[in-house]
Amino acid sequence: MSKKLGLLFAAFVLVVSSFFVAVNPASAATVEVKMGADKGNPLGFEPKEITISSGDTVKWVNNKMAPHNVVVAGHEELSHKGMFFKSGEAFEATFTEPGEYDYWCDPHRGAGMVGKVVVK
Ligand SMILES: [Cu+2]
Repeated sequence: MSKKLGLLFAAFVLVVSSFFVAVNPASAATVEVKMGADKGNPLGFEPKEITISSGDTVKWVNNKMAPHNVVVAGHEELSHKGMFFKSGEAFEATFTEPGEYDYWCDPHRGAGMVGKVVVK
């Protein structure tokens, strides 16, 4: 193979491999959950229960009735124990293991601020 052809081939391989790299992460979704619901109980998560695929990310966005936090039962690494005070503050966690994850907001747990993430 000539040097020129070799370079062309290397460029082709790069283009093809970057295509495959770009396709995979695009299939993972980010699902938003409001902390402080607009509908129903304002001291709640909206939606209260979501179903996602493993590898997807949940993004909790501070909406109203702050402060809030997110404590996922038995999963320190998926929790954000610090309080969110400002509207628009957000926290993301990526769920890689299928299962059911119950979570709550510490100051409002008694008021029913609980939620669930189902990972398929
Ligand atoms: Cu709360």
